[in-house]
Amino acid sequence: MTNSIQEIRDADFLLVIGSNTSEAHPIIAMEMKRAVHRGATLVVVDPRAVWMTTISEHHLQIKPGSDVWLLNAMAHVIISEGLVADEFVTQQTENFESVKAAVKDYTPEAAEAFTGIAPDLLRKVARQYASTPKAGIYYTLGITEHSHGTDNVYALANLVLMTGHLGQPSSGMNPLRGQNNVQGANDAGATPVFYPGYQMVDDPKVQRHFEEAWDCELDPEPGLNLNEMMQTMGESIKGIFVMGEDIVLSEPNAHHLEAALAGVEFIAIQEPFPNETMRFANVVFPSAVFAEKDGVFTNSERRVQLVRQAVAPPGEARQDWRILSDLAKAVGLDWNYESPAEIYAEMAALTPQFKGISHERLGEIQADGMTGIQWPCPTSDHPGTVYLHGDGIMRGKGLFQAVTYRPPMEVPDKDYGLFLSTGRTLYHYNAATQTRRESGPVAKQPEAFVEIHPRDAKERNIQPGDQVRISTRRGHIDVIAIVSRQVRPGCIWTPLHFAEARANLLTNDEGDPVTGTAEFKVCAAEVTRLGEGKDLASIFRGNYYSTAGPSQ
Ligand SMILES: Nc1nc2c(c(=O)[nH]1)N[C@H]1C(S)=C(S)[C@@H](COP(=O)(O)OP(=O)(O)OC[C@H]3O[C@@H](n4cnc5c(=O)[nH]c(N)nc54)[C@H](O)[C@@H]3O)O[C@H]1N2
Ligand SMILES: Nc1nc2c(c(=O)[nH]1)N[C@H]1C(S)=C(S)[C@@H](COP(=O)(O)OP(=O)(O)OC[C@H]3O[C@@H](n4cnc5c(=O)[nH]c(N)nc54)[C@H](O)[C@@H]3O)O[C@H]1N2
Ligand SMILES: [Mo]
Repeated sequence: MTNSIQEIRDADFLLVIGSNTSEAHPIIAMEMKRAVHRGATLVVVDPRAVWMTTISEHHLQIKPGSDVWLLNAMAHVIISEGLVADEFVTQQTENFESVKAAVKDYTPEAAEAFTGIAPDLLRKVARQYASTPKAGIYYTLGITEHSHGTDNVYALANLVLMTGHLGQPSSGMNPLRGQNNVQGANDAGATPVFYPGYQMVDDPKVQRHFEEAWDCELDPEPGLNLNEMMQTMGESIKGIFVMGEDIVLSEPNAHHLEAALAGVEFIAIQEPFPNETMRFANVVFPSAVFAEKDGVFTNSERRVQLVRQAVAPPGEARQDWRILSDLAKAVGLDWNYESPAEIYAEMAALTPQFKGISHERLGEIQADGMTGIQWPCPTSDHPGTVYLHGDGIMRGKGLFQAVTYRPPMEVPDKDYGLFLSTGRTLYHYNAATQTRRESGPVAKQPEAFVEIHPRDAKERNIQPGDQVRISTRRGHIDVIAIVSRQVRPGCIWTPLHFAEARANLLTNDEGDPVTGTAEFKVCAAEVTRLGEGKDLASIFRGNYYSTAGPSQ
């Protein structure tokens, strides 16, 4: 996030796009609700009528995968109606002309056929966004989990740059991060292209910096991204170490992946719970969970926070850093760390953004009365950074990137007539290794389902609660049907959480060309009735089959 969570309450315009905020980020949604109560305008762009639409001024229920059309058309309106922040664009950005040229033909009228959004409504939203000084964009997987996810993000960034909604409180560009500490994992360099603090692996200066610090030779080639690893599994990849991911549940096209795993000679897993991937493991290192360890978590607003062990790990489970250190020692490395604080200190010393952060400082209440420090924090007396780009754009100049529409890799046809999308619900957490062991969430949501629009259900003779089969070119799963206007006609939706009805047996593993992120949000599917079903109310106890999702 360029901005902080607390700033959301003071925003006057919120564009929430591709984010089911109240279910996936309830705390952030609370701040959004606060802003709306205060009188802010909320616009939700989502093919589903998620709960946030019940408090929005407008719900742009777009066709899946058509965001580039919508966003380019908004840019078109902003430019053609003279709403561009000229001074900001001239002084703080580059390459605006290329975007101007690229969006010339993206008129709101032409956009309607692709997006399903009325031109007048699109114009109104574009004007509101451009002309409200405190206007923020909030997005997540509905934007990124597409074969054109990077294009979607560029199209959003273009809107931010042309309106100058950056470098101030309550505006900016705010991707809401997903897993606990996914921000911290990225910050620490758990990607194939970066060392800690986003220092590029293929930059010779950076390479020398780390070679000197670690007294070793480093490979200047970036590694494979997750999607590339899955594609080459069992071929060039003959051994894997899986830590904190249930790959056969959460990676796309899971049948293909399972077949590929047969070609992998050695699989080690570092995991606290039995999961689906464990079926394939040669070795399992039992690991501690969050409450059983010391360390730091970094949240969406770049706030590094200290975590202290509350309880001892059970049985043979050990803290992740201890397992990794012992593995390093076993292969002959000199990893004699005594604590997570020492490991953090080494990373901070090598990374300009984190240099001023230490476990010791994180243990104190900060000057603003909060705990934790938001990076960048270059020195030990620096208070941290509440919002980014306040002293001018960090890169020097904000770079406009022209994008043009590309359709999803797979769209409905005569064999598979529906758009399938997948995602998460309030009650379960990703692979559900944790939430399906808890009686509370299980009582709220015991089994997998598909949401289907009444029109599509009628065409297929499907009644609420019926057992149905969802099929795609890659596989099928059996679930119960929830007939709901939450989805658009022609679209179905199913959660990813259920091991016995894995959504990823269905999904497409084609990835975005830049990031490799798979197209979890769109593929072509069909639904057929298997038989008489159950009484939905008795399964979901009134929690999850209304048209606007769970009440909250
Ligand atoms: N309760 C709960 N909370 C979670 C998680 C969990 O499993 N359970 N997981 C965490 C993780 S790892 C993550 S990454 C986040 C994810 O948080 P979200 O991204 O909010 O979660 P998703 O369910 O994937 O929802 C994405 C939204 O995008 C919409 N969408 C789909 N296709 C399109 C499209 O083409 N265009 C647009 N504009 N929208 C589209 C969907 O309808 C949906 O509302 O949630 C985190 N929080
Ligand atoms: N169809 C579809 N698939 C998706 C998505 C989608 O929207 N649709 N979303 C994608 C996204 S955004 C994400 S983030 C992934 C999530 O998918 P995963 O990363 O597979 O799911 P998680 O449940 O977050 O956790 C992974 C594993 O980490 C373990 N774990 C928990 N705590 C610890 C710990 O402290 N140490 C160790 N070593 N392990 C631990 C859990 O038990 C679990 O087995 O799914 C992706 N897959
Ligand atoms: Mo995620």
